[in-house]
Amino acid sequence: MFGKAAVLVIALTMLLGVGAASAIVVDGVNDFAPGDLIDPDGGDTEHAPIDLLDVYATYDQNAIYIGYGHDHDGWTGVQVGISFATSLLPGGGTFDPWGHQIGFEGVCLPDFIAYVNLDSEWNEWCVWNGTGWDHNANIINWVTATPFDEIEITYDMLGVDCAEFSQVFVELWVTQDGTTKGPLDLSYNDDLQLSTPGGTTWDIDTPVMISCYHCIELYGPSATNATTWSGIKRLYR
Ligand SMILES: [Ca+2]
Ligand SMILES: [Ca+2]
Repeated sequence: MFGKAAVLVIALTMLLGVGAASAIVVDGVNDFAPGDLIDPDGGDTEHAPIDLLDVYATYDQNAIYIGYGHDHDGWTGVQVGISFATSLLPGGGTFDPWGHQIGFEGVCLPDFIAYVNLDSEWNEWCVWNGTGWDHNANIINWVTATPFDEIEITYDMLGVDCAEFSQVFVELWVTQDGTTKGPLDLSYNDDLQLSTPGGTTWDIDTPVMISCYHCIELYGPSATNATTWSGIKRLYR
């Protein structure tokens, strides 16, 4: 079911980066290594408060960590979403759990979406249940109060058993409160975002459909100890 994604992974092998596993302190201070940068996304929107800047990803024995520059600068209603699809789970969500004009299609659909409302720092870990989203409020370790935001997603939250090879497909976006709002900025899918330096489409009535993602490959210690954490890889676009 991940045929298309597999093709993408193969195509990206030349850009493969292998880094040392490193724990991140989720405190709003950027302690990612320079090599953890997966997307220098800054400067591609009309307005800074809706602009994702440098995006980082890394991992340790317990969790995936994502960090990104973003300062909503007092704008109200700004929300950030991060979708996760694992190769270990079939299916996934096709629509946005917070009712935005954001949809998902193709062979790789998100099993989980993290959302935060920056007005209140209310976050939800949304879990696809086969027909809709289950909403789990404020269980995510996610710091958004500084210009550098950090989030920890444990393997338990993702249902990932690192004794088994798996891939985690990730996309990030900035949107605003409301059912006519789409992805104002995207990380992987820059070609789909609704704000560019030349202008912004603030309201739409048809979802922007997402089907491509950053990929993080996980090889945890196997039963045979044939693999090590240094074998965990990050794949870039
Ligand atoms: Ca950006
Ligand atoms: Ca972008």
